[in-house]
Amino acid sequence: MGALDSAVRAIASMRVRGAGRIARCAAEALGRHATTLHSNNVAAFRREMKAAAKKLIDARPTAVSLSNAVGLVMRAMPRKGTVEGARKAIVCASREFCKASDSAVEKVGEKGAGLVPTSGKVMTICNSSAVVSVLVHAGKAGKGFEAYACETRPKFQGRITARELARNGVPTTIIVDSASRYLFDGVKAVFVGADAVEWDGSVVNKIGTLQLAACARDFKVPFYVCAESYKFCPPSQAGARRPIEERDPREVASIPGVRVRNPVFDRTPPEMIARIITEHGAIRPRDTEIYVGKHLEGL
Ligand code: RUB
Repeated sequence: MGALDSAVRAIASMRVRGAGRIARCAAEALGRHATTLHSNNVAAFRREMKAAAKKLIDARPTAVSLSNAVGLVMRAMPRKGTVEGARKAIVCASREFCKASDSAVEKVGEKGAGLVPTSGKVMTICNSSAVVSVLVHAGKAGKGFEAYACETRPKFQGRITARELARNGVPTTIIVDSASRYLFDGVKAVFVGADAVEWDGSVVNKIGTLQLAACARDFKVPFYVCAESYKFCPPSQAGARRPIEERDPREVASIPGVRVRNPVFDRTPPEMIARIITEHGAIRPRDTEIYVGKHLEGL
């Protein structure tokens, strides 16, 4: 199987998962795919690259990071000139995206660490590399909080978070998702990742995020979203909602005669979010349009 199809399969099957990782995987795959093409001219090369880009974007529907990464790499491709020139442009843009993405996750960690409380519990859900970056930076800065990771049914990504935090010296407890409210006493802040930040500052993230936001609202503690710039929906999607992926019901249960639903993301409205922490600093959800205008222009 070629580099492209194996990336598409890895993303669709969730062997590679998380909005940042799938974005980098897609960007890398475009770079590798470009090196395998034997197109006769730039027009043919562009056609083949466009078909590859569509396959990658279609691999998972919700994370806007995927289409943003593909868009950022593809827009580097010239309309004219030689095939070699176009190939080089794609390879170079692919490397640049991955480098910028890694550095953005690091910067979100640095900027977000200041918002982590010095004691008490911090709750999170799923596995977000941006959240892990924030909590690990805060732990290294000597903050004495304890992380509570919701295990995240049905795929248990919370276990990855728990392992990553523990490996980095952050005291960590794992709980079933339904224990989050019962154990919320003592939580000083919630940190979650994002698959998409919509034009009005609504955040689409792993199913169960909205429940944590409701707990945070009821207990009057801040609810923070950690999201690099390429998790924001571009200006071309203003006014539109991201589709919410529903995966194979068998990931949840197979019971004869029973319908199973498996929505894997939910949407948290802007009024429930204290700040969105980006690599450029923490913004208020209501400033999303301004932020997008500045950092995602042309996508
Ligand atoms: C992953 C998920 C993560 C975001 C952000 O869902 O909801 O919170 O993608 O992750 P899934 P990151 O496991 O279904 O892909 O901060 O690593 O980009």
